Amino acid sequence: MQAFFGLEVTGVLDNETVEVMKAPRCGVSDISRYGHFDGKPRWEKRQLTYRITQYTKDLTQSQVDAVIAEAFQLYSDVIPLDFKQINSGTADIIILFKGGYHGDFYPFDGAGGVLAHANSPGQRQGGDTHFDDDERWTLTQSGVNLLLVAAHEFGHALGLDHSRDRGALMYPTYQYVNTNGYRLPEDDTRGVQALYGSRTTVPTTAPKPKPPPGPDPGPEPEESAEDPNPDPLPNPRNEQCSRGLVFDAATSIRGDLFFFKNGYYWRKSRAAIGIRFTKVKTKWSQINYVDAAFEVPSKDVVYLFEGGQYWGIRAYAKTVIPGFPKSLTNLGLPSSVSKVDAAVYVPTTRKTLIFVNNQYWSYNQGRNQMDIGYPRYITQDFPGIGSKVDAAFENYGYLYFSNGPRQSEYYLPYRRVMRVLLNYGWLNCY
Ligand code: TQI
Ligand code: ZN
Ligand code: ZN
Repeated sequence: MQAFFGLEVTGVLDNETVEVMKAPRCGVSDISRYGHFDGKPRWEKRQLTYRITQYTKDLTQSQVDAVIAEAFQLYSDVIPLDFKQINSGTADIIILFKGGYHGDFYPFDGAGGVLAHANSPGQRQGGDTHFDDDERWTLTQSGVNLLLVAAHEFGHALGLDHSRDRGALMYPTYQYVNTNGYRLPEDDTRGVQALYGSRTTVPTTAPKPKPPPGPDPGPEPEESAEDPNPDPLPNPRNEQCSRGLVFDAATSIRGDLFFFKNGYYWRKSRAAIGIRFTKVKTKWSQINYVDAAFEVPSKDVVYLFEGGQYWGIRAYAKTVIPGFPKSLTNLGLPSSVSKVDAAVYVPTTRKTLIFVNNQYWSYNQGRNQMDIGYPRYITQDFPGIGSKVDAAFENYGYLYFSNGPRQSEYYLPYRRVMRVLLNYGWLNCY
């Protein structure tokens, strides 16, 4: 307990400890809602190492490594600290999973109750974080979600006490929230930035991402003029974890998420934690770049757009359906539209939204025809997402609209943006 509150761990019930025990945990009269520990302990260096000395039985080691890195990254996104995993030697933050007695004064209590604890910043055990391995640790909504609890504990390990803001990660009750593209809530961000300062802000100007559409292959590749598959846009692999990452297109395919850029895509698998990076042409030889993509799960078909054409792909086999490509005019788009920016199928309405510049069309997937009254202005019908959509997809009932490096999580029944994320938040960056 002394360690929790940033006191020297003596095991003795001294006056200071009694004062801390008497102090109300969550009712401190502080203008802000976040809290710091008494004496405001914090780390005095910019790079912290961590080491996981004992893993849980519930997840694979690489799953744990990835989630722990993701939880640290929530903080390194907003404060100028970096976290590095090491596998030997002495780390600043030691992490372990163990049930019951595990070497400190705070044995765990079996399933339920206390889930984990972390020491506040400091020498020796400072920052150390322990997870009760009698809990069922998961990456989902069931059991106890490791990302959310680890992120909460690392808040303590960085010097945050509990917050009175119900939306805060440091609010002292466990509540599941969708962890895809999760970012540190605002209150916690302010709390941790009050200790460490802020990392330079998100770039607001997006790099120029779009390839020239149509048959013109664009500039010659630098490597070889003889290259039969000219590849004029840079390989975006190294941009995967750039805060400024802009997508060309995105779609779900059978629960996995595909993010397209410059003729490549990242595939985020629902089942495994890994991300695969592939050149579009090696998968679909007729397609160079994907401008837009959408999935109609009920038909098990995915549509990929390039310039004035689109292809139907069997989601199961990932093969092109005979009869494609077709022209955009086939969908009922006017011939003045030479390419589309983004497309997304909305299962609840059975409509596909097709975005072009600052407008969108609505295609009735049941009747196979364009709805009348379109195009309409994006800002009119989707307030808050911006006036242009680079990429759009649906995931667990939410629509995600990317505009530059930012992405809006939109909930159609409420017709409002629930959260603003960054594109790269989907790509397991650590
Ligand atoms: N563990 C408590 C916690 O982390 C331990 C604790 C109580 C504590 N007071 C503290 C740790 C002060 C540091 C400083 O809050 S817990 C939650 C939440 C727990 C609780 O197992 O009860 C989470 C672990 F917030 F949901 F209540 C993780 Cl997210
Ligand atoms: Zn412990
Ligand atoms: Zn806590």
